[in-house]
Amino acid sequence: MKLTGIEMRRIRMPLVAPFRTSFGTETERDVLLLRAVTDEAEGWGECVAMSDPLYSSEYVEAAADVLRRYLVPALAARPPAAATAVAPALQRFKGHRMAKAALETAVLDAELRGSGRSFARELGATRERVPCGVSVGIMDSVPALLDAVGGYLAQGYVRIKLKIEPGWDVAPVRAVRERFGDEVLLQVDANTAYTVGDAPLLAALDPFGLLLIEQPLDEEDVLGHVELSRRVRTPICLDESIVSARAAADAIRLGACSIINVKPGRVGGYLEARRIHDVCAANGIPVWCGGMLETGLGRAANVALAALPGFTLPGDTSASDRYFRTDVTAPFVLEDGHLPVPAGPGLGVEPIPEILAEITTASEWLPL
Ligand code: OSB
Ligand code: MG
Repeated sequence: MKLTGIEMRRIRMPLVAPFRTSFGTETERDVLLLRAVTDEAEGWGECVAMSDPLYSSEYVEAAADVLRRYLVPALAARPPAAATAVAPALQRFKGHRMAKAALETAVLDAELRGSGRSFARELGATRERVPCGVSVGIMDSVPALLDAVGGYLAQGYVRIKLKIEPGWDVAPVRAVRERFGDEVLLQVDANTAYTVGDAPLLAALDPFGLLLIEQPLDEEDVLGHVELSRRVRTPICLDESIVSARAAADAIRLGACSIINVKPGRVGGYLEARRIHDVCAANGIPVWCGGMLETGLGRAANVALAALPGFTLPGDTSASDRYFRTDVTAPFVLEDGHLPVPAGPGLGVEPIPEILAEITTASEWLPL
């Protein structure tokens, strides 16, 4: 396989409803897509960096800049014959994992399309469909939240995740339990909004039988999570803190978490995400597939990853219509609470040209 260049394309997609977390409110996605062109096939990679550095230090303009200035030129200097050669070629540049992940994914997609292999097969998926959860943002009122949760349950989502922050935690959880019962699989995500001093407050969630509390403390506060794990009965799950397979192994060894959320963008790509899956499987740690409000392109790869055997909890792999009125690919549609794992070559989905053209705000060709 010979890589001839990378197209960087920016697309703008309004969200169906504002999505509020402890770090901010998103009303639209400004997504960077990469198209890898090789002599055999083309491949797509979606960069999950958000508009502002609020979830993590990465943001979309920085991703575009580092790709243009360093990452694509590094591939030009050391052309990868296969996707496995991408991460080693980019390794000397620190951080920027979401940008690296998008580049590796685009090259991997091109390679797999060229040889007729699917992401699912390549990653080691063992299922043809995956159960889906949904992440529910912070709302203006408890009645508004109950309406939203009721709507998602009616659509068939098998697990509900509530975004929480100080002042919006015990009350919404109690209200959801009272209205929808104890059988609903329920978890919460704080996106680093608490400190270890909040342990008594977080322990007040224990009676509600949550599956997990996701990333209650700062990204770098691994020992704080160890301490919290001892003071709270609900399992602690890490998201932001787990930036690599090494970070996952360390967090497990230290006892900072008993569950891990795997997001390929956060960890530098699907190949590293699979390594985290393997580390966790070897340690008996359940994993689930997180999300970053992806389009159908990123979703296709996430659903393939979520079909690996260690992904034993439902992921944030929701249907297209939970995010967008019009997806850039054929929409992912929930069937009995599940999404089908694409089986075609590569991602198994492609952008619809007319839609892609309509939502594109900029494009740039980076030759190799
Ligand atoms: O912390 O899991 C998170 C969305 C954007 C950034 C961070 C997170 C999220 C979500 C939604 O919770 C996941 C999704 O449905 O894609
Ligand atoms: Mg999270």
